[in-house]
Amino acid sequence: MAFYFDEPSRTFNEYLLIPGYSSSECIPSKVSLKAPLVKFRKGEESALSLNIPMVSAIMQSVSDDRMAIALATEGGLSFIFGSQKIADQAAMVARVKDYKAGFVGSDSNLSPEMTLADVLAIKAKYGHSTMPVTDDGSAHGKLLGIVTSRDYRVTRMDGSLPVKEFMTPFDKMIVAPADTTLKEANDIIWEHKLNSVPIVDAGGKLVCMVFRKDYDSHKSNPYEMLDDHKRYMVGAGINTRDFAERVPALVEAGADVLCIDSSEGYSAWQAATLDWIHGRYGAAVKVGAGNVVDADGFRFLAQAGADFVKVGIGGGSICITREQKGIGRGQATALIEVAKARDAYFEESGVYVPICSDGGIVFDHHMTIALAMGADFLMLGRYFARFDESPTNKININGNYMKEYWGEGSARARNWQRYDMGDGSTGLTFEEGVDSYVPYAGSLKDNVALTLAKVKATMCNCGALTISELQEKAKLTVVSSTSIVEGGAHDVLLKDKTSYGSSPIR
Ligand code: MZP
Repeated sequence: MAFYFDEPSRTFNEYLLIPGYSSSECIPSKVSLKAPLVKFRKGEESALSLNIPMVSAIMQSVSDDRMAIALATEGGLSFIFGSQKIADQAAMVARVKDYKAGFVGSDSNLSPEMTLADVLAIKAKYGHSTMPVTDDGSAHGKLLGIVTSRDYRVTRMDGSLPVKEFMTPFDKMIVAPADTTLKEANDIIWEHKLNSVPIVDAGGKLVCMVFRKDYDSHKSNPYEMLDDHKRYMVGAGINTRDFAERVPALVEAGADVLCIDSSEGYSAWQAATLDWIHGRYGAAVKVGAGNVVDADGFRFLAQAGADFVKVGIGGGSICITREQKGIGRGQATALIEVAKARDAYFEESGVYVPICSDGGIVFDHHMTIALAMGADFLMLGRYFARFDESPTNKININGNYMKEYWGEGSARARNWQRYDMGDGSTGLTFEEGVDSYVPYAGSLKDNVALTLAKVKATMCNCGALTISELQEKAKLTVVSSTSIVEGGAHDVLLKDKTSYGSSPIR
């Protein structure tokens, strides 16, 4: 006879936190959101930690190199989507690793023959007032001079005057060599009272620019996720089919951590993939596995050597797996059971395997509830898809800006490897995801700051300054359907429905 769980399968929306005692020490500015990313032994620290407990979903519509740089800047990590050619995915990883915060490619450049009128037109169009002059007018041509607003007076000079007549020539410029560090470049800027310093290679070609304002904004990102060489950290998704080719390419490109991306992780294919990676790289390559929704699935992947385990089937906002196949589990119930299994495994083996709650986060407060229930960190798709930095189109629909967001199991993504059943087929037999729009929400930086302000405030209400303290102290209650209604604005007529964030379509 089939096994029946005693408890129904519940979602985050069915739970609330009950406040605990907050001491005068318990203030948001003292909260640390640091979270372990990979497994560690009792008494040791995780070899990789997140500065904020957020990772972006392994999806075409969410995690490319631009998203990865924006999220690493704030302290989280992206897993670059794997449903693309190996070389393309590796190139995205390499672009993140090559990105040097504070060093920017010059996008407003002049050739010596261009005119003052051209300078003014570029300034009006892009708002840039510093323009390097190169022999061919490109961003990496031989540097001949620079034009800033101090080099010309519009009222006294003719628009047809060539740039070479009024630029500051190369021999009067301060430049820095290609191996200059950001700190050294900044010292040069201060010492010579400059607004920028061009970085040039040994042949005198322009490499990039360092601007005073970019250095300052770089300094205001205290949570940046940096590796030992001060490069941004990035993860990448892999599958259980082409790992023997994909993993070496991603490792070569510099990926800091990998994750097997599958809608169903309790499988022989995942164990075989983990085995292959560990056989080839030992513990040097960190790899998470999933997804699972119960203790058996967790234990299987922990014993197979997963560095972290991802929890969630069918809870994603674009997911129709439960409707299509009748399989999955309410995200909250899945998380609670897996968190218990993780703690039991830690108790027995002395190895702590972090768990990632993947999918189904709708409101910001769901994040705090998921962390309180035992998630070490959270994977978010819809949340990040709404921002400027996601790879998809921003479209105006009936006067509202929307971003596109589609599932990996949709006909659009055709990520059949994620849904592979191991029978040798190489296509998507039926859809498990949809193609959709999500309301455009602006920049990642602003939204993450607001979300984390809410998370920290709630943690303080629970008397917790760290995520593990939250997990120890949290008191959670299941809510009735009528108390969910009571939790939003009710029995009043809202003056402005758009300004109030109770709709799940946010
Ligand atoms: P959400 O944050 O949008 O609710 O969920 C994102 C998660 O949904 C992803 O991390 C992934 O686990 C899952 N996903 C991605 N594509 C599909 C699909 O097409 C899906 N069904 O379920």
